[in-house]
Amino acid sequence: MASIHFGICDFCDSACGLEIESAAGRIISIRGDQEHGFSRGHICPKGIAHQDLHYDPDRLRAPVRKKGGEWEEVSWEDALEEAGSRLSEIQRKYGRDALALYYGNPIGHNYGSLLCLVPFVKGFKTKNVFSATSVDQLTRTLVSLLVFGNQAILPIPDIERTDYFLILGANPVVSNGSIMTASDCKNRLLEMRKRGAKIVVVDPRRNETAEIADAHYFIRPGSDALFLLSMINVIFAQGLADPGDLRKKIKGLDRLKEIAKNFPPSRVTKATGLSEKDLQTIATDFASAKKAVCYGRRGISTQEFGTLATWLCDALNIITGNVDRPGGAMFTTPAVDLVGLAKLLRQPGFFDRWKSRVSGLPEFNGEFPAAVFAEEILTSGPGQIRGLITMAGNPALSLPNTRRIEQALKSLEFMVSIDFYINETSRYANLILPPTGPMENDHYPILEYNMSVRNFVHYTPALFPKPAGAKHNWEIMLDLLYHLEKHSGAATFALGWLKRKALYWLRPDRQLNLLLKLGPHKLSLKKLMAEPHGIDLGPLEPRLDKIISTKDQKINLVPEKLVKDLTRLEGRIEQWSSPNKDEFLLVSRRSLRSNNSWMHNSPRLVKGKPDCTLIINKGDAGRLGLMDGQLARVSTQIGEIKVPVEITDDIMPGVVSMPFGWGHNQEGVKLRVAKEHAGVNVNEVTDEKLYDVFSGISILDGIPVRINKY
Ligand SMILES: Nc1nc2c(c(=O)[nH]1)N[C@H]1C(S)=C(S)[C@@H](COP(=O)(O)OP(=O)(O)OC[C@H]3O[C@@H](n4cnc5c(=O)[nH]c(N)nc54)[C@H](O)[C@@H]3O)O[C@H]1N2
Ligand SMILES: Nc1nc2c(c(=O)[nH]1)N[C@H]1C(S)=C(S)[C@@H](COP(=O)(O)OP(=O)(O)OC[C@H]3O[C@@H](n4cnc5c(=O)[nH]c(N)nc54)[C@H](O)[C@@H]3O)O[C@H]1N2
Ligand code: SF4
Ligand SMILES: [Mo]
Repeated sequence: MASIHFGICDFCDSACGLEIESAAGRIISIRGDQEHGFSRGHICPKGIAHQDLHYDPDRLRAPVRKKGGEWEEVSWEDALEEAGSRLSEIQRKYGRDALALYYGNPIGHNYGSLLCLVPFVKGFKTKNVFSATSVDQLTRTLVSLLVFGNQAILPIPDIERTDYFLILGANPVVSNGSIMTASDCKNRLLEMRKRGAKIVVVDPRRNETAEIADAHYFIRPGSDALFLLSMINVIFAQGLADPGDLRKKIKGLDRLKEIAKNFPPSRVTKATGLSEKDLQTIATDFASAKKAVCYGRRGISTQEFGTLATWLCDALNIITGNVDRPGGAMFTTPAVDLVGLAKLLRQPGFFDRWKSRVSGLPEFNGEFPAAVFAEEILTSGPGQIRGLITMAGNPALSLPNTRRIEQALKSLEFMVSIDFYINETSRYANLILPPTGPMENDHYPILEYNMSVRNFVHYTPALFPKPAGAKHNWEIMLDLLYHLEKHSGAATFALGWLKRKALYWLRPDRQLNLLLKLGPHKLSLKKLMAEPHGIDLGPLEPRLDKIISTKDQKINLVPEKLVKDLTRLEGRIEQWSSPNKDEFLLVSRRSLRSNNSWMHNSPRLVKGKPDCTLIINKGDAGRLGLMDGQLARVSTQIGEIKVPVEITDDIMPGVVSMPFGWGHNQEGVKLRVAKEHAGVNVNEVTDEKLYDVFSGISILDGIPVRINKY
């Protein structure tokens, strides 16, 4: 007999509700849950592809060990023993920092792992911790720390009530919203327009979101900080700056006015590519709208001036009074409140307490930027990395200059990957420890509900029980740490034993229950279990007074540390104003059927027209003699790749766009479907030496490249 299970998709920030039909332990179909209180039936192709992941014959179900170049299955106990003894030996021989950890994006969508993350990471006592943060949202959390005193205070656009939505460097129609949980995003934006709100997109590509917007403007990649400064200039000059109720809570309004004086539209128009008139119009429309909000995402984070651009995006909202009020940038009141927790535990986030060994880049929250990952492995001397644990990440495709990453991975003495695939990264491991999959896990999108455009909450139990002998990701984390501690001396062993016992007893669902009870809505797991389609907790409400974490409880509109970085920005104006005609700027994009570097082993996602193309402007293609579908050579100082081109008017002349996470046709990768639809790895030409100097975040957008006909 078939039965219906309501689940949650954990592939992206949207956390859509799923309706899964199954019989006799097999999935029959997956649809969007029509009754879901937040996603309202929405599902994207990846949500349906959960079945392909669940039944994927290439997915590992037991640990594997590399022996003589071949993989053999081993028992959990043997695998964990070997990992523990080899990793602890490395730390004993070379010091604690000789062991490194890299964890990737899916950890953010797995609440069990998130709740164990702090003890896990701290347990290795190494400074060499890396994650996908520094190729993604580092600037967002860093600016939150500088401006609001807490990295977890994330401004979320109140798209349900705004009159003017300015989008920079984001494509929510495809990404479904990032640091903006807004499932069914396309329809939400269409509803916005229907009620008369205006959507304006500023992006070097007329992306899928721009297609449904009121207006779109091309911008030179990397120049958003100048664009925003000129907007702020106009707003002050025209007397339109009005922080309203925020005025008393802000520090630095006059200072910002002084700074912005230097950036009139006339000074930045050539460098940004926007005309003076357009800059004036956007600024006055934004400031005159009753309720407006500026939202920027990955395109303004992973760029040369990512921190400045993210800061100025906040500054624009603040000086127009559009923070913490309906229709502006608001702060979610989630059932498990991470800001509250960070305040309580005095963990607001930390920046630049120490620097990386080789290039001296700043740490953020105890992590180094991915930009120094390879050099910390490849540069000899005390503190050199010799052993590595990767978890839910694929740095061999997702970090810049992957050839160097691979060289680094190859050189390690010992490596463990926690992953269910033998992919571009884990093929270099000595051991792979595979966790259970999404259908065998309960779900509570803890991060997502902290960034949601409405206060919403939903918990779903696992569809299938954990198969005999399998381990959840959080269990692998605790077991791996325990086995390392076991080999690190008697005292560490005793403490490790106790910690594992306690955390196993405190299972994620028990911790979650406690956090729900302590949270602002005083909920419990039982209450959540009674609501299979989730509970709507209402629209976003003002709450900054409660959560602001700066010492003086004021919004730090102008973080002095950041002001110095403006000189670096000014130094670019002249160069950008007369661009090199032979140079193109490469930007990244996402596609609906892809999930970063994975899910390409799903037959239903890779069929049809390939996603991995180089989008190029018609005029540029004509000049280079390129026809649609022909191969272009994309080269940088790092290397070159050959990619089929897709010719369009929807990209700014001089800019080209490529997705990342492709290039699966490499030796040793055991992804049969993905290998047949391999695509090309853009990170073979990106340079890890290019980063936003202030934060260390990698530059993945606005990279100078040469394009030739192949
Ligand atoms: N050029 C360029 N590079 C980019 C980007 C770009 O736009 N352009 N985007 C950047 C961004 S935003 C990000 S977030 C990063 C992503 O970079 P990563 O996080 O390094 O890469 P993912 O592709 O997300 O890798 C996910 C891995 O986790 C595994 N996995 C999935 N679920 C689980 C699980 O539950 N447990 C475990 N243990 N493993 C699991 C998958 O098999 C896969 O190997 O890439 C960045 N790199
Ligand atoms: N379907 C799908 N959804 C996803 C993912 C996926 O792989 N597939 N990945 C998830 C992840 S990990 C993330 S981080 C999010 C990202 O979510 P988004 O940030 O919404 O999506 P991106 O496609 O990365 O959009 C970046 C946009 O920035 C533009 N851009 C590039 N450079 C610049 C610049 O200098 N200035 C401006 N103004 N714009 C610029 C690009 O042209 C692009 O339109 O998506 C998530 N959702
Ligand atoms: S939009 Fe995101 S959460 Fe929703 S079904 Fe697609 S991948 Fe899953
Ligand atoms: Mo990301």
